[in-house]
Amino acid sequence: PEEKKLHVIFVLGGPGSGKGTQCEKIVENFGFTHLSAGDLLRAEIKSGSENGTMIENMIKEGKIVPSEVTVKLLQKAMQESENDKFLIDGFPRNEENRAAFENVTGIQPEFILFFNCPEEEMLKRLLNRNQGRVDDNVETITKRFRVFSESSLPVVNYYDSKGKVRKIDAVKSKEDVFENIKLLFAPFIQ
Ligand code: UP5
Ligand code: MG
Repeated sequence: PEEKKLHVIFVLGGPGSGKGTQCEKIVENFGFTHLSAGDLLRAEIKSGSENGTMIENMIKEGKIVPSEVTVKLLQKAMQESENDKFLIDGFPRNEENRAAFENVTGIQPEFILFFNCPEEEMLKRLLNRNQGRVDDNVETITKRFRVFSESSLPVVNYYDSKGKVRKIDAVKSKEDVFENIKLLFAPFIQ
């Protein structure tokens, strides 16, 4: 059968910038499927996979899991879905992730939705989240911030140089942030 063209939007931004929160709203309004790379990795730990212990240790240290593992999970989720529109949240986190996704799937993202948020605000949100995440403690959050600046921002800059980044002010209320996002999704109104 003919392969359908997949539409992929990468949703990037620092830890606690509101990626997951806004993806849920985009799903409700524009019919995308939300794939959080972090959620897929946490599900992999829970499933008792052979990689589970390695993934858990990386997440506790705020480190980036090897692309091989993450790309495989994302690709499987896309193949199992009936949808052709995906929000990939929290990925790619470094240059290796970006190159591996492109090489393995052949997919170029439509655009990058980027949440701009100061660390002070992200720290406050993460410490208030209370969902029992092993990485929501000051020590790990500090490491996550460093990895974000050193490894993930360069990926955002790479896409920015190609004119693909749509930057959102993430400090406003959840509702106001979504009002701005909506404008970018006009081409996807069903
Ligand atoms: N909140 C949200 N929006 C708000 C607003 N506008 N005003 C006030 N409060 C707001 O939001 C965080 C909290 O803030 C919530 O309580 C929310 O209500 C509130 P959320 O939407 O959850 O933010 P999000 O950006 O999704 O934060 P998250 O912690 O999920 O981001 P990370 O990027 O750190 O986490 P992720 O799950 O993507 O990755 C975790 C780890 O997995 C990584 O550190 C890494 O070790 C590993 N990983 C990989 O190795 N590779 C990958 O590809 C992906 C992950
Ligand atoms: Mg998230």
